[in-house]
Amino acid sequence: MFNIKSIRADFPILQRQVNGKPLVYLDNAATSQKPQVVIDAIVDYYSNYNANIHRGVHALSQEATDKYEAARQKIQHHFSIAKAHEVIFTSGTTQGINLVANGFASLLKKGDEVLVSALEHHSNIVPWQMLCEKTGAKLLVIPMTEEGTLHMEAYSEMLSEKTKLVFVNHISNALGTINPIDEIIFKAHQVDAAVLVDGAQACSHVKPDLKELDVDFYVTSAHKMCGPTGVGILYGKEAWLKKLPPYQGGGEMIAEVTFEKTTYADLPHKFEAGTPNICGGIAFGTAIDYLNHIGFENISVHEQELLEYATEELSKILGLKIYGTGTEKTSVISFNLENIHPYDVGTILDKLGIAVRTGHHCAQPIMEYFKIPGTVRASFAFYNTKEEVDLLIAGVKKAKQMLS
Ligand code: 7TS
Repeated sequence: MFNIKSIRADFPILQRQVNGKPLVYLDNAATSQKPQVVIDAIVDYYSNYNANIHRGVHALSQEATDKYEAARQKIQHHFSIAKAHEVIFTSGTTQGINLVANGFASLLKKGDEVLVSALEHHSNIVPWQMLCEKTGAKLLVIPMTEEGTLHMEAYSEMLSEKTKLVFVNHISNALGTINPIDEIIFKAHQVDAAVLVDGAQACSHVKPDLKELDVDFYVTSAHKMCGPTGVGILYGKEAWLKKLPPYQGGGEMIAEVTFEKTTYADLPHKFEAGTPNICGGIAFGTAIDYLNHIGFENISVHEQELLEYATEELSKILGLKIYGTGTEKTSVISFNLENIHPYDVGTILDKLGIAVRTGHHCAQPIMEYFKIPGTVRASFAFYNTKEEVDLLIAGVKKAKQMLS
């Protein structure tokens, strides 16, 4: 049963006011809000069993370790991952990508090619540029179309025996486009290239089956999935994770240390140096339970309804242009009003209690493609309502009237 009223009651922040108006939170692509159960999990950890993990025989350390490892298993099962040690806890998507890019520095050479999509967030561009600078490998860009989708024919033509890596997001944060990652992975594997999928925008909307996808690496952040900031995961196929060197050195990632030679711990600890975000990992597990309790099928049906309704209503506003018009989209709408800067629209919406993101959304190449400074981005979650979409539409009309 999908009961929007009771779902909204799970999120204390949705009860607050902003600028004297009820908060209309439509910036879910930047970060999601947190349900009470996740907030409680954080308070419970610090109130009742705060201790460092994987060390110490005392009861609190054991309890914290058990809960942290239980969260890893929860994440493993959620994403249909074969082995728990293929789940590496990170500080988020950005760190997961950097970990892999850093590891590939010892595997690539001059003449190798790596492919990135034109639809990427900066965090799935810059680490690879740094990698290419280090190794002499060449970075090639899979082009996009006017609809904000990937040019799949061009992609097929770009693949060759030189291609070693392909990195692409599952869903674009700036446009909401859902990329055909199954096809991208299948084709990359035909030339023996590895694929990293950036799932930062996807995992609040869909439940990827990583085994079926046969992806080599998949990264995401808890904070976009109703979990806390500062924690995420990198999934890697065991064979790849064994091949990559450690990312950071320090405590917990070693088997034995002497000044002559240090040996590294087994997976997943090899990639988890230092004290991790223990509480964050545990609360990430709680967030996953919460999302599954709502149900991804329900989430998808509700969000698609909001997307369709908002697209239809926004399209009626004269001079409003929507960027990202592919058929496979999630509940993100990027738009501009003719001759009006997106910041100005965002500022007026904020005065009305409506939170949207404005700017380039850390995806400057997309903005350059459309020759615009940025967009206004409204991104809906399962706890948003049709009434909130109405408030957005009214706010945009008001902004247009005031700024024209
Ligand atoms: N990749 C994509 C597709 C993203 O949308 C984001 C964050 C990241 C990577 C980075 O994630 P982080 O958790 O490591 O920061 N995207 C956004 C956004 O669209 N607005 O604010 C952050």
